[in-house]
Amino acid sequence: MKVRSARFVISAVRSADLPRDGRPQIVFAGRSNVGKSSLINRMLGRRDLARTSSRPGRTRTVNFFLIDESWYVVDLPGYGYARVSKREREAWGRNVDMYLRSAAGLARVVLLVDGKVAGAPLDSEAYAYLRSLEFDPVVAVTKMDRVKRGARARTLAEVAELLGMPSVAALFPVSSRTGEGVARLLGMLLNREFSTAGAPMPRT
Ligand SMILES: Nc1nc2c(ncn2[C@@H]2O[C@H](COP(=O)(O)OP(=O)(O)OP(=O)(O)O)[C@@H](O)[C@H]2O)c(=O)[nH]1
Ligand SMILES: [Mg+2]
Repeated sequence: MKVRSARFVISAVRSADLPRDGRPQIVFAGRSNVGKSSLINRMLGRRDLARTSSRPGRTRTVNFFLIDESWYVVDLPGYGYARVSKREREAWGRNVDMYLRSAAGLARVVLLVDGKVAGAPLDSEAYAYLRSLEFDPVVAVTKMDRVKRGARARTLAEVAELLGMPSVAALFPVSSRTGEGVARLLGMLLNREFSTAGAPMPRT
């Protein structure tokens, strides 16, 4: 599957900003610095469509990108960045919650978990929160290029256990640096997304 066009549409901060055209949305959620923006760029084959940064906490708003004029990629601000004020953390929660509640039935959520550290307690909270909103998140384990070959199986087992998932088979190990797993993840997302949302398959 090759993406022909991808363009930034809007940074949403209030519900009036959200697209209301019914197009399916694929949402990337996860801790600050986990690699959301990098994975989006790699999936879409665009070097810097979504802003990436080594400074955590860079993405603050809910950012929409329209792909092939037929579906959206949504880049959520990361959670768990300690060095932001309480007020900012609350604003984060409001933005994300505002968006997710509007997106029920339209969005497929990908939860990213950092493979380099095999996840963190906040990831299991995020997973439970998403499930409480009736999403069934796809879990991608990022930065696999930083995990030694001999530690891969253990890392994936730890992530599955942390989230309370029955099996590692449901995890998608990926690396935005090497491209590992990225095409497989995108293929699965598009198949599931477009078949469940009943929207037409993009002709690519
Ligand atoms: N080694 C390696 N580093 C990565 C990978 N993906 C992202 N990074 C690095 O991790 C850092 C954060 O990446 P971003 O894509 O900006 O992370 P984010 O989740 O969008 O961060 P926020 O917007 O702050 O929530 C950057 O320094 C990236 O270069 C990967 O697959 N492998
Ligand atoms: Mg980002």
